Amino acid sequence: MCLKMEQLLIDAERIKSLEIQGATNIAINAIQFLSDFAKRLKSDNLEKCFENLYKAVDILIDTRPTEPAMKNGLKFIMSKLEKEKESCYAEFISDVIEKYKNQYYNMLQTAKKRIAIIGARRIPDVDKKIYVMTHCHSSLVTAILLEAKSQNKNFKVINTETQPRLQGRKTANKLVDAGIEVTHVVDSAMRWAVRHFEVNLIIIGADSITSEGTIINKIGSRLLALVAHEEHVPFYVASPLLKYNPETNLGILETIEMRDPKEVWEKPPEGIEVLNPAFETVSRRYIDGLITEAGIFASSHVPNYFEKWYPEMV
Ligand code: RUB
Repeated sequence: MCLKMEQLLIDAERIKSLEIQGATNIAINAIQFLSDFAKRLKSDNLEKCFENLYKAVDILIDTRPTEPAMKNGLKFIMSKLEKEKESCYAEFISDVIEKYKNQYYNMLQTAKKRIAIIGARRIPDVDKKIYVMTHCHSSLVTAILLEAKSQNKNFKVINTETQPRLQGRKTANKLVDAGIEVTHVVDSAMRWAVRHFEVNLIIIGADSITSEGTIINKIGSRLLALVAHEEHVPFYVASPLLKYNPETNLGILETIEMRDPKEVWEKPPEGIEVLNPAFETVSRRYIDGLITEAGIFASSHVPNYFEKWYPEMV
């Protein structure tokens, strides 16, 4: 295997192993890895260059199968590049990729800023302490909470540890560093915590959104949504529209990533099957609102908003 590809495989492994985690971080890093890879292709001719780029895109997409923000980004860059192919010389391909990588990166960052501001407004500004609960680690949810903190809102966060990889600790660390009070519980205490603290609001992130408005997020998300339903706690999902998977509109089902069972149990006794689903679906009927860059609305409206906000990506 050529050296250029070897580095890409190392980069891809950083996503697969969860060293880089969370849909937005995955998308940002994957487009950067593609751009870095393109820079290493400078000696290839145009056809060879495109062949290698498509190979790299497939490798990156395969790292985490439930990540439309990454897939949409890589496809956006490649479709823009295809349009410029006729007038493009091989040595300038990396410049074109860099340009569209930056464009997609800016879309993600702009969306995040807007979501932080819109989402923070859902945390009431009252004297009595508000309890907000979240699950796993979502940079969008963290951005909302940091924004609310910067507005001096009086709230505390309850967060789950998120087995088997404990991404909840990342959330807890980030929030506590910003001076936000945090209580950390095991996943199976989620119902207990909602009742015990009389949680006012639950906000989780998303990895994928389907055309029916189903969201897919870390395993345990549906459980939390059901608890919210039972306890009458408003349940919100914070996500840029860029996590919409347009293929679901064509009838294709979103894939749920199954991860290595060793993450759950390194050496189980013989005869025990260990399963490790990374994500699960949350049906739109349990979601009070999707917090997006275009505002807060029912998750089933996503295809329309996506088309309106990102016509080039349809
Ligand atoms: C992370 C996870 C996050 C979403 C949203 O799962 O489920 O809630 O990816 O993240 P994993 P963000 O750790 O398996 O990647 O809001 O940062 O896009």
